[in-house]
Amino acid sequence: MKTQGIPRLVVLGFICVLVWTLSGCAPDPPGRSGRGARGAGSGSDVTDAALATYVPPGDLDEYYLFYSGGHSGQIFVSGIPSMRHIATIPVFTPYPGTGYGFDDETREMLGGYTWGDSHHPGFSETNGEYDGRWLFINDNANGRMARIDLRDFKTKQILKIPHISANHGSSFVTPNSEYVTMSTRMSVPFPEGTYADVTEYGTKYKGIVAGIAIDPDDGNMTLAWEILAPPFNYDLGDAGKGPSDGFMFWTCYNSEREFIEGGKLEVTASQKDKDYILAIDWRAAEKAVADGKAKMIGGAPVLDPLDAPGIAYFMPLAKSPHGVDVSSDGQWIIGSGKLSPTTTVYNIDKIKKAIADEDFEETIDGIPVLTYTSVREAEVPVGLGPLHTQFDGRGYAYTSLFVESAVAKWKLPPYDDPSNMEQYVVDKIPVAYNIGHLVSAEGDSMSPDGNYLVALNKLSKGRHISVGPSIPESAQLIDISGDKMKLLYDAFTEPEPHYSVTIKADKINAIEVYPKEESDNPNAIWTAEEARVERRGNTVEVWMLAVRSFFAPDVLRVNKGDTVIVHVTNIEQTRDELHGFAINDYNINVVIDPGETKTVTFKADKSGVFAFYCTNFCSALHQEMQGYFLVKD
Ligand code: RUQ
Ligand code: CUA
Repeated sequence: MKTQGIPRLVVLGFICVLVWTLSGCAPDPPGRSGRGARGAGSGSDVTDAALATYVPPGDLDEYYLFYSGGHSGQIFVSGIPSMRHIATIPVFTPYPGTGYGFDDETREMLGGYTWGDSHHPGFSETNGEYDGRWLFINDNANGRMARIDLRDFKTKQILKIPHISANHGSSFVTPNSEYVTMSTRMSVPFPEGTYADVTEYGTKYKGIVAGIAIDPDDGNMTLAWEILAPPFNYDLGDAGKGPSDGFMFWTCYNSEREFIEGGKLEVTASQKDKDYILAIDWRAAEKAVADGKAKMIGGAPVLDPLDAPGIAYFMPLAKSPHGVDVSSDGQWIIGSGKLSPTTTVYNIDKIKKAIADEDFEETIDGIPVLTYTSVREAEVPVGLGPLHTQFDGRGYAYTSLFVESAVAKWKLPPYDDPSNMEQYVVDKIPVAYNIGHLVSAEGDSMSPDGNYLVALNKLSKGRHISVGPSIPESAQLIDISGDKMKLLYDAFTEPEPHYSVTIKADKINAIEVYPKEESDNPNAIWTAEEARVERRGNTVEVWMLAVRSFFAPDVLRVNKGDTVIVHVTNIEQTRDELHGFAINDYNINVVIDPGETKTVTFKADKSGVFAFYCTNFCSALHQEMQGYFLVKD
């Protein structure tokens, strides 16, 4: 924790009083049972927990926590250890709070969609470490990938690619940000737009996995390759690193490759004993594209493993798998099957050897299946319903157990006594309730910090004051610095985080204003003299300036039916001096940060007189920051 101002002793003294109050020496405040305040069921010492999470006024958190927002389409930002919500970054859904989706640029980026389903955020990396430049996030609903610039916490690009149906196994970034990945969760007929009945599922439907290349200078994303895969459901993934660098891994279920109408996929997809992990050698895929082995289909370079051997392999895994995670050192690939009480550890050396030896069980649609017993290192009896695994950088892994509502801590290989694997599961902590993902501090990097773990619970029954049937999502902060895990804090968010990622606060260097010198917007104006209105036929174009506490011009006169283009520049160069530009009854609400220029184009389709005003509080005279939009019939 960085202390700013308040002397540490005063703070500790205050916490002691607070803790003493909460721990029962004083009566509980009215209306509270006191049960929650004591951290019922946590098994943690409440004093320690309070000291570990209390960030006094003026102090700053140690880490950023970026939660995916699920079907809200957004990203939520909190701090660790306070778990306080700090910001919302709109990605796939308009957000009037920052004017996102109202100006021309962001509206165009949204591409006509008003929502997305954001699941797995992933940081850009340099040499396997988070570099604090960009954050990527997938849209599970509409085959898209977004890039957020961590310099200003804004979504800068949304890329839609063809053929991917339900992009769930995403966004996993390779160690030097060569690629961020996408994959098909719900196979559909290939190519996109083809009609074929579900009775032809096994033959006409296809899965796709894709590599999106990231420009190392500006982060711009372009589709590099797609690989055809059998119609399984490609679920979660992870990128290799260190010895496994060059591989991408995805779990897949429904290797039965059928969709039986009325047959309930939950039943039909669990018939076989084993499903698979798909391993892609992305350097081989790159080479196959360079060698001309890809076919351009619907604008995508598509590789078929039948024509490009050596790009894809399957590894058998306990049935209906969900998570696959590569250990921090890149040696172990950990796959977890929801219906098996064990997690399977694969050894990358054995995988490479099986590939070199062509040690295959069979081949599916041109993709060899590596012999299970040749690539497996161990099966670890972690507990019921294992989903996802994180690491502490000290040789331990942490696996979420959905059915047990717990986190298991277990030792990574090597094992001196494989006849008794139970001994390597060294600790377990209950969580409330039904955990999905979990994330440790810098947990996907090559050097996790090993201090904090956040359990992302799927359900949050009753550990908060009631807000009706649509209850918040819950997360719990756990201390993993010692031998035993300790529960520290319950936190709540809006629907619906799936995964989240954490990064040291000092790795992010966000700007506070857009420097005037850097403005390259041709429509920016910096003086009231440049403010003007120009008419060309039925188009009225306005260059407007916003500054405390007026707009120039502040009266806009147009005719009904005109196309109106307004460029607004906020010329402030002071932190937190944002201005808004909203026109009443025209559904327009643009928010302009200091030094920013935004453009909004619309049709003046209603006649009358409409006030426009600044929506973002900017000064004592904020209320006076207004003007009129006059539309003559
Ligand atoms: S999934 S609860 Cu969308 Cu990441 Cu595993
Ligand atoms: Cu400008 Cu309020």
